[in-house]
Amino acid sequence: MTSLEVYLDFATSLAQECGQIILEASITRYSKTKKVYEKHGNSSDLVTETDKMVEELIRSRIISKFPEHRFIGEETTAAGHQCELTNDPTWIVDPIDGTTNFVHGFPFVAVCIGLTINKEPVVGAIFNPFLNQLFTARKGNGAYLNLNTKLPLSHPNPPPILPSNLSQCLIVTEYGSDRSPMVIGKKVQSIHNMVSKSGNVNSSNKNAGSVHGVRSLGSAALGIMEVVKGEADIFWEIGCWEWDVTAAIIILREAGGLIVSGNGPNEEPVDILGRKYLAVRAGSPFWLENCGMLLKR
Ligand code: 2AM
Ligand code: CA
Ligand code: CA
Ligand code: CA
Repeated sequence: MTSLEVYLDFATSLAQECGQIILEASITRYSKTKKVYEKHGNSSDLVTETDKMVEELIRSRIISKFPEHRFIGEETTAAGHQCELTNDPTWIVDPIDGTTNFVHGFPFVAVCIGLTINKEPVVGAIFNPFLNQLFTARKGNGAYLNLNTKLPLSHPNPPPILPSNLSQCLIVTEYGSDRSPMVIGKKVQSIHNMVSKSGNVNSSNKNAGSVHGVRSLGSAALGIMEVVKGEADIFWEIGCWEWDVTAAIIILREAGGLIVSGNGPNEEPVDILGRKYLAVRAGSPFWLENCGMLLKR
């Protein structure tokens, strides 16, 4: 077995184990494990005992199995702290992506375990125990759903529309937990640009809607997985974190997708710590140029 195979096996079984814990914790809605706390008094930034417990489990497993590796996790990172990414093997973990969904029982909740080497994501496992969907990839070996279905999906029913224009795209984005008027105002303006009749700068038909639709799942990682599957075309988000995207980046790339930083097409390779991500599914990179133009306005 190569070392990447060992790392992916480890990440996959850990994600499955943690998914089971998350599922069980969610069954008793008002149990201690689902006690909800607001982070820094922000009512849209939640954390539960399960977030903390799962992260601690993952961290301790990594420390005992790979003591020389580094670890970055959402719940062990102090607020406002800028994580440092080195060339060392570094596990970047979100114990629960979609905490608000977890609290409400909305079934888009995932544990995300990614590994970077030389600052590049090389292994990723993302598991949604509510929908029983496991996404895995290691560098050079393709991406898989539930271990044996190759990604992107090739035979969904009906088959995916391959857009020839941005106006035919389904876009996924998130509102995030920072609800300050400036941050949310920019986000809403961008969404307005995407959906308004005059929003598509590339459309010759000014009455055409700008894009087919904009979706928000409450889990950035699972939003990117929709792009990986080919069920959405573009994921765009400013404000999410390295633990939301590290596992997703390698899965997306192994499924033929592209991810860049920020709003535009000229920023590859993506800055993992940059908190601005624009991902497109396998297919024509023209989307990048077009959506860059749209989102910048
Ligand atoms: P979380 O559930 O792990 O906190 C919906 O808000 C999505 O964005 C989730 O993936 C959520 O991760 C993530 N997120 C959390 N805080 C955010 C922020 N300040 N800006 C953008 N996304 C954020
Ligand atoms: Ca959070
Ligand atoms: Ca997250
Ligand atoms: Ca989280």
